[in-house]
Amino acid sequence: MMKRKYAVLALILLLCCFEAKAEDGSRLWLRTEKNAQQEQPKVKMSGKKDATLRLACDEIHQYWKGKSVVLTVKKNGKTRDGFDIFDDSRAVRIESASSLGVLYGAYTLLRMQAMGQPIQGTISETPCYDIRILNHWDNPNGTVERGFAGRSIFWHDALSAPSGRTRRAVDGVTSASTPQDNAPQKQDDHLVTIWKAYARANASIGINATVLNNVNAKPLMLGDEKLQETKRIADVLRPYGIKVYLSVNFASPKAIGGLSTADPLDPDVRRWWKEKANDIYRMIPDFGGFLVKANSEGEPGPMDYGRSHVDGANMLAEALAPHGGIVMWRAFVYSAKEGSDRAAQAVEEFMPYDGQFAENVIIQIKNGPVDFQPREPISPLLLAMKQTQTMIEVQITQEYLGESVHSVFLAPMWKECFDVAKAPDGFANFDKHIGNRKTAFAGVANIGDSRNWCGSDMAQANWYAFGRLAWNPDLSNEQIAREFLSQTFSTNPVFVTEMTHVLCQSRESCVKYMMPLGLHHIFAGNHHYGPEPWYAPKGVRADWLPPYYHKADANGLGFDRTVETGSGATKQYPPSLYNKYNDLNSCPENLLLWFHHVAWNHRMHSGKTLWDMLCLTYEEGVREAEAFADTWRNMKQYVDADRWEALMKRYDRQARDAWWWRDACVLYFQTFSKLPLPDGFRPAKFKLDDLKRYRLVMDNYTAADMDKLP
Ligand code: GCV
Repeated sequence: MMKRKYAVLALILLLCCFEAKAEDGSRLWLRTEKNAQQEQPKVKMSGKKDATLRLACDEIHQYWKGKSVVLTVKKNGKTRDGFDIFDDSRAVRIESASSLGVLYGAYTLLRMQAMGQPIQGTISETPCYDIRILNHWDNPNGTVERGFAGRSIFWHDALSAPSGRTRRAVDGVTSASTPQDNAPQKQDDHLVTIWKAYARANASIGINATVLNNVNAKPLMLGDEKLQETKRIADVLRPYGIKVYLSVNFASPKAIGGLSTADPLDPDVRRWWKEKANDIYRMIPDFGGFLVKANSEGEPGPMDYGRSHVDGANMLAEALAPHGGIVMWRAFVYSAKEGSDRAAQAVEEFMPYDGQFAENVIIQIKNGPVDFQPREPISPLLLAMKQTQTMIEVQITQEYLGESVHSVFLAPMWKECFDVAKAPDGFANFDKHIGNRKTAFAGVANIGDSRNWCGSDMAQANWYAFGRLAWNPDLSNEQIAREFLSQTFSTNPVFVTEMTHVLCQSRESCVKYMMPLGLHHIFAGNHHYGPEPWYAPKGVRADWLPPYYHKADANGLGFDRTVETGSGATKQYPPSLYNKYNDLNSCPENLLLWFHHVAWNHRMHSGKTLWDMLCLTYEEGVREAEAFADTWRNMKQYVDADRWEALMKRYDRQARDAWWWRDACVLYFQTFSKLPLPDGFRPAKFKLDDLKRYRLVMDNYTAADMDKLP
């Protein structure tokens, strides 16, 4: 009897230990256990021992489980954040011209260890982009626009002061304290711990810059209080090689500066910005610069004063130039009133200014011409600007790809853009330096204060992929997926192989069940999660409504952007792409309905009609989403229970949502085509009328709301 009691006690204890070790996703891909004190390897540093080199040393001490390591900063080492790693049989050597290069080398060594890769020959790397930058759409009150992972880790109003929700078992950084109570000092310490963990995660994948606030910027971001906070964050991020930037509101001189105008040609306004820049650099000497959304979606800008993008961008550039700061000026613009084809407006608005922007201005352009849709062609502006440094902005947060519920790996989408940019007659210069200008790559972050940072454990893959691609865009989707999965979940080969396949297929499947064949922007009215291709209330501007984009009618489907009969947007591409896209027969079928209005009975390459192909592609997407859920179900043995369960719930929901999308779109388009559903298309689960009545009202819908969906 006694023995049984002890056995039960032992079991409970064991379970408790197991529980303590349970994973909550907070460690991201950095899950190597720390070395015990006596197991720490010898590490020698040579070169100036700044905070960054000491960090590299700490990382190796704590996590490297091999022979001695020598970290060397030397004049003739690799520049531009690059490094060499080699094993000279006595020690592993990491060398670079900068301590940051050495830190990146240290993280590379640790990644190789986590993946069980030996050091063979010299590993020599230099990042592709100079500036590898996250854009946080975080508001000063702590909310995050298009954020699906909780609240901001940087900003909070009095009511949203850091709570237990933000408490994480943060490994790898020294926790100043745990916020057991609400004492401000403890809360501050806790924030510092989170910022350090954030910086460490970013540095481990090569990210070296961050914009701390939303592009829909509040003027108060340039007030004293927020600048003090920015300084505190910058101080924490600096040793990890991460520079901070701010989004600025163009009307700030008026809104907080007491001026009567924000006209960029007004001398007082110019002086105000210069003084503001001087103030910022006094506080943060390595401040990166400004990100600006001007004259777009209601944000103020130079056009409010009859001035141009050049006038606005160059004025800010002039204020930042003496300090080495830069302006990232966004080209996400479309006319305030309905105008020409929305997909064509950025080129129309920016091309007249090609070559007129100051040296320290980069034009930041979304990967596609509309707005982060599941599939878009490349933005023609990226291929058109010859004399202007451009940069690509992608969206890591899944505003249009299932938020933090659907597991959709975005590397294939971003690589598709890089690949098309290689058009021989395009002028893509986002990865080439024009003169001394810097190259950059931006991603809208999917980070919030949820325990696993991204809302979903699998969404972390997109943060990871962004960093790795900003470092090396030639990495394959498979390699990035394998790296992420083996570090974040398990190195078991069955797990890694099966899930790599799922991840790499997931974006294409999402396109199939949401918007195949070039369909775009057929989301619901009040959110970008579910389908509502019929959404067209009176009084809303047409180019905010799905029918503007799909143009379904009795004849067919799709937006005619051809020169002959449509908007002519195809002409904005270089000839090689124009010829391809403008011709119905040569247009890639995965973009067909983006560029053409196509008859329902048009024969596709497969011999099927457009209608049959559309239905069957939706069907294929659903089957693939179901297969993802089945695969994950079988992964239970390789993953800790908590993360497995949380993701299982999401994979099941994703499959159900795929049905929702399929039924909503196909049944709705059938009211135009009037054609029967093809063989192989399983009977609908939903009725069109029920779906039309259904309104999902949550904006930032989260996993907690999953059960409320159809
Ligand atoms: C920050 C889309 C999003 C907006 C976002 C905007 C932008 O329209 O829905 O939330 O605003 O893009 O990129 O500026």
